[in-house]
Amino acid sequence: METKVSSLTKEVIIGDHRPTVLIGERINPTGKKKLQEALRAGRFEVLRKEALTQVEAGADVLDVNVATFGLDEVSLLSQAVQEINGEVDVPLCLDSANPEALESALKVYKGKPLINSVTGEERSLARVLPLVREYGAAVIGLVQDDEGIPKDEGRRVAIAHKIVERAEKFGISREDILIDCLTFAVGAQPNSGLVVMEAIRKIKAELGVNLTLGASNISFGLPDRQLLNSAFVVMAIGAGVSCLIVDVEKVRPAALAADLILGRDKYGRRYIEDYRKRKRSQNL
Ligand code: THG
Repeated sequence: METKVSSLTKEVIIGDHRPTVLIGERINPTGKKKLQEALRAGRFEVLRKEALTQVEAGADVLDVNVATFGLDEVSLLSQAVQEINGEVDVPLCLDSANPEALESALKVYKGKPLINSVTGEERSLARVLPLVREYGAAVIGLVQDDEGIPKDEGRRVAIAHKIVERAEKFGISREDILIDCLTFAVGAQPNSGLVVMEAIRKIKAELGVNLTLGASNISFGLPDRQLLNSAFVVMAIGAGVSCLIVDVEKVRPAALAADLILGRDKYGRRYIEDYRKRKRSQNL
């Protein structure tokens, strides 16, 4: 099972026996005053710099979310995509809950992007899946439906089935779907991590699709978030995800360690290369 995404010049392949693909999460104004202010002022250099920093830190793909209260996301997302394309050459993950914004970005995107996201909600399936098909994109399916995010793994697995079935009916191939099991903060929901790991294992076994996960949610409200996020990333890779939405600079070493242990990094080439790079930049 291989999910391919691309920019004009680069292809990234997500798959079980390959190195885990890391999607940089930092182009997202949630909780970032500076980025919000820059977007309000139409200053895109902050965005471009964030893109470059993440790619230099080893991001394979960049998530682009510009949803900011009071701003027109439809024009902003396509503008942001063009600005980022001018700065870095990695494929992009278009992150918006607004289908019009997704479509405006799809119109200007060159290559095969990842759409983030469709959910199991009827409105979302009906509006987003045709876009995936029309623009030949890949898509992240969130295991959430009209009743919200289920607390148990059984209903999450059922929603994953629903999304895959519906997508295939639309003529979208299973390779082009990544399922995201969604994580609550473990500080608020003690079972959160466990439920996600169980759901990942079941969805992988039953559907064979590739899986992704946003890892930073697990640690909201807790100290030493980097430690928790890294532990979560290692466990998620062990359970079967092949792609993660993360703060790449902070958790890449843990992901590379997991890949090496699981036979996804022959002779530890990537692990050793990353160690040398960090050593040179005095982080070790
Ligand atoms: N799944 C999918 N997409 C997603 C998520 C997911 N997109 C959004 C989100 N979750 C992933 N992105 C982020 C981005 C930032 C943070 C967490 C997840 C974050 N920000 C800090 C905060 O709010 O405290 C601020 C960061 C800073 O200032 O440095 O933690 O799960 N498919």
